[in-house]
Amino acid sequence: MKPYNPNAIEEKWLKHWQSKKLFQGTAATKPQDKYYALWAFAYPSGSGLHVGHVESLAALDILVRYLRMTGKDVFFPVGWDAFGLPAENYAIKTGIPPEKTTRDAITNFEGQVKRIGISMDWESELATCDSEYYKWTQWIFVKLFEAGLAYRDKSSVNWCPQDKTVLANEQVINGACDRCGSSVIQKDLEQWKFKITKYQDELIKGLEKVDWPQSTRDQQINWIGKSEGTSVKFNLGEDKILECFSTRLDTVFGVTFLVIAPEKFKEFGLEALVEEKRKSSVASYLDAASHKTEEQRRVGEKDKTGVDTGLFVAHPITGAQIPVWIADYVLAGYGTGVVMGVPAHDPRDHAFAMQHGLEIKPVIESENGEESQGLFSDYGKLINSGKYSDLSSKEAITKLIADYPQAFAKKTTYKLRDWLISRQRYWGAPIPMVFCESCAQEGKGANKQMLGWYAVAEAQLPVKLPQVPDFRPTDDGKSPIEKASESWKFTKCPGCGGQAKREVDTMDTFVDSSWYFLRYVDAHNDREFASKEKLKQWLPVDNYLIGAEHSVLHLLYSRFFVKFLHEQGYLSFDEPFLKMRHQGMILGPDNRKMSKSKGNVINPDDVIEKFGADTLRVYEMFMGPLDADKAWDTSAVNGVYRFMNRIYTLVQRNLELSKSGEIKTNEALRRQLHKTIVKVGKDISTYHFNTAVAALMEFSNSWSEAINKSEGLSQADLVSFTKIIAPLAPFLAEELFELVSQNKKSVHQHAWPEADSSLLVEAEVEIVVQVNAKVRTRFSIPSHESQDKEALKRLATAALKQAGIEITTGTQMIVVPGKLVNAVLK
Ligand code: ANZ
Ligand code: ZN
Repeated sequence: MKPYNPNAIEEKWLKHWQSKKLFQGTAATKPQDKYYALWAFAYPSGSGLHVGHVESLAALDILVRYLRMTGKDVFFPVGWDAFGLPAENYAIKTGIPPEKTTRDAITNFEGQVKRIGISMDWESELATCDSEYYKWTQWIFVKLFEAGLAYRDKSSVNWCPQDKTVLANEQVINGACDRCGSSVIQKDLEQWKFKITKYQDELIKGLEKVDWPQSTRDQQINWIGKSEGTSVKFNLGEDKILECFSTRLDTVFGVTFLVIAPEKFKEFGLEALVEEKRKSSVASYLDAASHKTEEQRRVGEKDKTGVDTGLFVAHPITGAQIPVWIADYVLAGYGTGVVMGVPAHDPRDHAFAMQHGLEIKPVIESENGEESQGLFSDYGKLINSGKYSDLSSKEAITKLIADYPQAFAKKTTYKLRDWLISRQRYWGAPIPMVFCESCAQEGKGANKQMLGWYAVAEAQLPVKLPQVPDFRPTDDGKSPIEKASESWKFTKCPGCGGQAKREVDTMDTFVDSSWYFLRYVDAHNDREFASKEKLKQWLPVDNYLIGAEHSVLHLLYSRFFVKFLHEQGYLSFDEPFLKMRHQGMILGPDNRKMSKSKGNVINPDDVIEKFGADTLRVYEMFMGPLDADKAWDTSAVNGVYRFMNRIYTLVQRNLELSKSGEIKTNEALRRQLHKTIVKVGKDISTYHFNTAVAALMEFSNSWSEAINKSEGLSQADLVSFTKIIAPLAPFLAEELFELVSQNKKSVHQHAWPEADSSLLVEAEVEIVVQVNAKVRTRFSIPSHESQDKEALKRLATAALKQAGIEITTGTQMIVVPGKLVNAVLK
C-alpha cells in the first residue's frame, strides 16, 4: 500500500491545475447563478501569510468550491492593499524603497496562497500601488471634488513633534506616537476631507437591507451617532450667544453652569473677554488640553478637569446668571461643543460639579413621585421648574420649544465627522490636485470656496508617485514628496496656463480599499474604473468574509463610496456587501494573540511542510466555529493529519477489495453516506465547517469498520465520497478521484453528488409482539434494523415489560424478521 505523501500529491496537482487554468476569468453568467465571494483585502506584509489569513482563505475557498459543484458561477478574486505605513517606515529605517519591499512581499503572498490550494481568479489580481489601479482612485477623488464632496479644511489633527508628521488616530497609543513614543499634540492644519456626512442618514438606513452580524450593524449606527434633541441658546451679553445641544431640554431649570470645549473657547474668540486675573489659569488649561487626544478625553477619564472663566450667561427662562467653565470632557467636534451643565441628572456633569463645588439642583423625579436615590437620569416628572412642574419630561420638551422659539429649537446631531484623507506620507496615491498662486490671488479656481485649486484632467491621470531622495517628512511637517523633482512638482495651471504646484500629500490607504471590490470585476480596464456590464454582472458582493476589527471604518467608507457612485449614476446598487460574516481570531497555543514578541506564532509554511496544505485547511476548519476565537493545538493538527491518512488508506483498501469482485455498499453505510452528503453540503453553505469535518470523520469510522469486515463502498459510492471531501481537501480529493474514477475531468469540475432521498428518511416498521401466539403489544424500529434477530428479541422483551409482562431470560422466542416476535411461555 502506498503511504500518504501530501507534499508530492499537492505539488503534482498544483502544476496540473495551473496548466489547466481552472477557475480563471470572469465568465458570462446567468444573474441568478452568480456568486461573488470576497476575501478581505490583505496587506502584503514582509512576514508573509499567517494562520489567520489561512482561516479566512480556506473558509471561502471551501464555500466556493462547494457552490461551483452545485452549479453556481463563482467570482473569487484576489488583490493587495499595498500602500501604507509599514513599508514606508521600513524604508525610513533601511533606505530600501517601499516599492521594492512591497513587490517582494506580494510575490511571496501569491506563492503562499496558491500553495494552500485557494481557487482564486488570478487574472483579476490587483494591487493598490499599481498605477493602473490608483489612476482610478484618483479619478474617484476628482469626481468627489467636482461634486463638492472633497474639500480642504482646517482641522485639529494628531501631530508628533519628534517625527514632525500628522498621525492617524490609530497611530496614537495613549497619547503617544507609536513610532517614537513622544507625546502627541493637537495641531490645526489644512487637510483634505471627504464629505461622508452627506450620506449619514442613508448610511443608517441602508443597514436595514444587509445580512450582517447584528453587533457590526450596531457599531456602525453608534459610530454615525444620530441623536435627536434641542438647540438651547444662552446669552453671553454684547450680542454673543452660546448655543448648546441637549437631548434633555426638560432639565433646563436644573442648569447651574455652562461648559465649553477648549478648542471652541478659542475658536469663539472668548479669551479676549476673560478678566486679567484669570487669563493665565485659562491659558494654561487651554494649552494642557491641546496635548490630549480626543480618545483620551472621550473614555476612561474619571478626572473631570476644568477652569472657571469668570464669564456668565443668562438663563433663557429665568434670566439667572450662570457661570461659564472650560472643560475638556466636552468634545469640540460633537454637537456645538458647548454643554448646559445639569449636575443633578447627567452623570458627567455630576462628577464635574462634585469636583469643582458647583450647585446641584434636582428638577426631575420619577413619575410615581418616589425620591430618587442619588442621581436620577431617566425621564420622569418635572419639579422645581416653575409652571412646567408636574409635566412629564416629554410634555415639557414640546411645551418649552413652543413657548420659547427664540431660545429652543429641535435639532438633530451626528457623531460622524467628515473623513480626513490627506497624509503627509510617501507611500500612497498622490492627491490629483494642483494649486495656482496667481489664480488664487485673482479669485479664480475650479471651486469658488477653494480659490486657486484645480483637479488634474482625466486625460492626465494617473499622477504617478514620483521618486524621492529620502522618505522622511520634512521639518515643517510636509510630505516627503515635497522633495520630488521640480519637473514633477510644477505643472501648467489648468486655469491660467501659468505655473501651478502639485499637491504633495497622498491619500489615506482606507481610500484605496474603499472600492477595490468594484475594480476586481474589470481589473485591467483602462477606459473606466470598471465596465457597467461587468459591474452589473457580478455586484453587489454576495458574501464578504472579514475580521470583526474592521466593523466600522473600512465598511463605512466602502458604503460611502458606493452611495456616491450610485448617486452619480455609475452603479445600479447602493449597498456593496449584501452578506457579511466575521472570522474569529486564531490564537497561539498559549491562548494569547499571536505575536513575535510572545514567541507563539505558528507559521503556516511549517505546517504545510510537515503535514501538507490539506491538513492545514481541514485542521483550521475543525478548530471550532468560524466566528469564534480559537487556540492552536498541535496535537489536534496531528489528529487531522491521521484522518487524511486514514482516508487515503481506506480508498486503497477499498480498491483492493473490489479487485476480487464488485462491492455493494451495505444498507447502513449507504444511509450514512447519503446523510453525510447532505450534511456536509448544508454545513459548508452555512459556514459550519467544523461540523462538516466531524460528519466526515464519523463516516470514515463506519467505513473503516466495514473494510475490516471485508465490506466497503461500491464504485459509485467511492466516487461520491471523493467528491464530498473535494471542497475541504482539494488535493487529496483530486488524487483519490484519479484513482477511483475513469473520468478525466477534475473532481472540482463535477457536480455535488445527489443524495438518494429514500435513504434519508428512516422508514420504520411495526413489529407485533405475541405471547403464546396472542398479540400483546407492538413496537417500531427503523426498517434497516428490522432484520436483526437479536435486536428484535431485545426490543420485544422491553416492550413486553412495559406492558407489564416480565419474561425470564432463556425464554424461547420465535422471530419473523420485519414482522413479529412470539415469546413461548411454558
Ligand atoms: C443636558 C443634559 C441633562 C444632558 C441630562 C444629558 C442628560 P447624546 O445622547 O450622545 O447625543 N453633550 C452635548 N454635546 C456634547 C459635547 N460636545 N461633549 C460632551 N457632551 C455633550 O448626548 C447628548 C447629551 O450629551 C446632551 O444632552 C449634552 O448633555 C451632552 F440629564 O444636556 B445633555
Ligand atoms: Zn492659474
